[in-house]
Amino acid sequence: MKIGIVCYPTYGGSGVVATELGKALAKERHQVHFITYSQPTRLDFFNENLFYHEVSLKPYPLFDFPPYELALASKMVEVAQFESLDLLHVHYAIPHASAAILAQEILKTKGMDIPVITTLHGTDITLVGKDSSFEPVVTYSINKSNGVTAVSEDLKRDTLEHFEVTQDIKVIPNFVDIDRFKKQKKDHFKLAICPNGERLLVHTSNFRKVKRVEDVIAVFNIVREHMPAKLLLVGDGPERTRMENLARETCTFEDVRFLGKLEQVEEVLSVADLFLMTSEKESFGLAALEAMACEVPVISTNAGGLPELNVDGVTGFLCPVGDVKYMAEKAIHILDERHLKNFKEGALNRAKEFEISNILPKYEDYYNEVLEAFQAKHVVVN
Ligand code: GMT
Repeated sequence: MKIGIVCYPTYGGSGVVATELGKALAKERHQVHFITYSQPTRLDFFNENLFYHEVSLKPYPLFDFPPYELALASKMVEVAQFESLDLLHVHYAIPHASAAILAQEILKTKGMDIPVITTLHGTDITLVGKDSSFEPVVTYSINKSNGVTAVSEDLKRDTLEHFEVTQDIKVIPNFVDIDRFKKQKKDHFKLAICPNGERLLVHTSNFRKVKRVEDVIAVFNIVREHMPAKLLLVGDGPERTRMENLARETCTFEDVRFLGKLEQVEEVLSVADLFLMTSEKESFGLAALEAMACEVPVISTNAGGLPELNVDGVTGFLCPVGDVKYMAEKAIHILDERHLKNFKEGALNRAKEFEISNILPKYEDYYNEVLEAFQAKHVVVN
């Protein structure tokens, strides 16, 4: 199959899922064409079936807001025609789904008709998409897509509740590459960070408000009162400076480190004892899954799709949003020598259920299903 994948090329979860999916499809001999404004961060190896097409946006004095969506739609038309794509798979509804629908319409005028599949990732529905400034376009482009997937049952429910969706939504969860995300022997690193055998707590995110990183710091401060511990925060984003200031004001300085964006986050996860995900909303929680694959138990909120990943009392604990005392109590329970090993095993076993080889066939089957329905419809119409 020849598949055009549109995504954000950055460190965000939707871009990671799209890129890893494309890489896995290419290994299965599908031809994958990424269409985006810069090289996706995780598109880091050569494969003869992988292609990258850059959307270039010419500056013009009139454009206070350069029309990326139009440049993207034009690029999709060009790539679809030139490469004879079988389908377009766009990740994150805004603005990728509406751009794809526009591209599809333009292609029809050129005698080419291909289906569009939209994958909903989270904030495109739960935060940004619901806003009245986007809602009509999001609803329209979901309904016009030939196939729609969501990364959790919760996100599907949320979409059906807040948008007038007439389309079926197929749930296909996030996945992890267990060959990459596995516990590596990094004793020297652990010793450098925790020289006195301290417990190591880790948080990774894009430091947006929705992640409630202040709760990570609050939980750590309570844990720290009960046992020697260190906290590593990985990633970058709008809240980072505020969080660094908060950590300086409330924590012992040498116990907390902000590492910024890291390519090899699995190296940090390999030495972690506990992962904290304190989000107010989280459609799936890919970062938590990657931690679990590295045998790291998870304290998370019970928001969104997190209960579909984190099994309470087995892989970690689910906690009410903002209840930092409860999160800390459960963190201390996990970090107890008598419990930690079981939770680590629980985390790894659960992560294996989301191994990419289990999830990739779900996408391939769905592509075939959508293509067959699309072709059947066209036979009837013609
Ligand atoms: O907010 C983020 O974490 C980034 C965001 C994205 O779309 O780039 O992630 C969302 O998609 C991920 C991949 O499907 C999910 O694992 C995350 O849970 C989801 N984030 C939120 O819902 C806040």
